[in-house]
Amino acid sequence: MDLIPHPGILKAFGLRDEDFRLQRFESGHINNTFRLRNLHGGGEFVLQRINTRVFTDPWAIATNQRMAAAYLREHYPKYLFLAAIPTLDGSDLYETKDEFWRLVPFIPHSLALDQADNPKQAFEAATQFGRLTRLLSGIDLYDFRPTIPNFHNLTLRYSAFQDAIRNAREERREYAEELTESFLRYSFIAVQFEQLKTDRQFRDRLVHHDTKINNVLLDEKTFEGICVIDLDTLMPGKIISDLGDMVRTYTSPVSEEEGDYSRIVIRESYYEALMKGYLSELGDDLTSAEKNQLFYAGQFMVYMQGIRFLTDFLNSDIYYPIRYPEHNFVRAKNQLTLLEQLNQKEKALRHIIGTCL
Ligand code: GN1
Ligand code: MG
Repeated sequence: MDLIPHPGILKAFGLRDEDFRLQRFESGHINNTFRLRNLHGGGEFVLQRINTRVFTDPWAIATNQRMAAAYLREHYPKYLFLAAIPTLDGSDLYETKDEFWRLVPFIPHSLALDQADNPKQAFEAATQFGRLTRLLSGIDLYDFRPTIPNFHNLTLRYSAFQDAIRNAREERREYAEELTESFLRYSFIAVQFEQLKTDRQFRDRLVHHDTKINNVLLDEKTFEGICVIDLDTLMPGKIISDLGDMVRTYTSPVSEEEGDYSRIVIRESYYEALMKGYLSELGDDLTSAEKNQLFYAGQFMVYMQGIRFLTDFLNSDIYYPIRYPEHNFVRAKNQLTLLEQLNQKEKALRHIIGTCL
């Protein structure tokens, strides 16, 4: 779906259409994102249409962000948190024709990378995500709502995977049989999650839940971290989500899209850099139960993403947009390869974690 914002939208936020040129951002599977380029050199913005097929309760996003913003403003007034710019009516979302639009400031002289090109960038990004969770560590989670219920609930993802295997069309099931078997052999990762869920020491925190490097703004010259973006899934969860997704997306030189699986490797220097960055912020705050799961974080996220892609392939591609018929299969196999690499390097990676703690 490729909706162009209609004229009334900017007006709702007190902006004039004639002052801006819209430029589409390509990255991201879920929302539609546009940069508003100011034709007269004034302030610029980012406009997003929220995908309500995925985020069925957009007000949960708005409420969570409002509570986090208020807390941060009170306790850490210097921290840059990209809260939504309200409409002229004072609403964090503009609702029109069953669509929800949100406006945030565009930060000048910033950039978002699609891929980490050196360990320093991984360090900077991880520091930003660690800082967000650390600064919010004292907030009362009671009023926060899940913006996607069970988003990183591996137990449910695993049972959705099993359902998909059962219900898949014959040719898809056969095509993916070997890959499916491989993922089933790693079910201990889901079992471990089951045990963690009941451990009270393994605490809930506000985590970002989508820590890809392009969700951090860096200074365009120094590449220092500025702030995190894409706060739709800021909600209570576990640190293994954020740390694990960084392991998943920063350590390999190629992304989840790569179909030449021989190029997928874990670069230890990036692993170390992201671990250092994350723990430089959050290390002192973590419980021992959390510290014990730092290696598991990578397994957890890579495995969950792998079965999510494979589930979608088996379901005939109802969630992730695809560009060719086996696209979700390739993504899943890519993630399995990454998981294998992670497990092969377990000893070395655990050693790195030990030096970072
Ligand atoms: C989706 O849209 P994007 O790329 O930010 C997905 C993440 C996956 C990611 C995989 C709401 O995020 O969980 O990790 O694709 N977000 C949602 O590329 O499902
Ligand atoms: Mg996202």
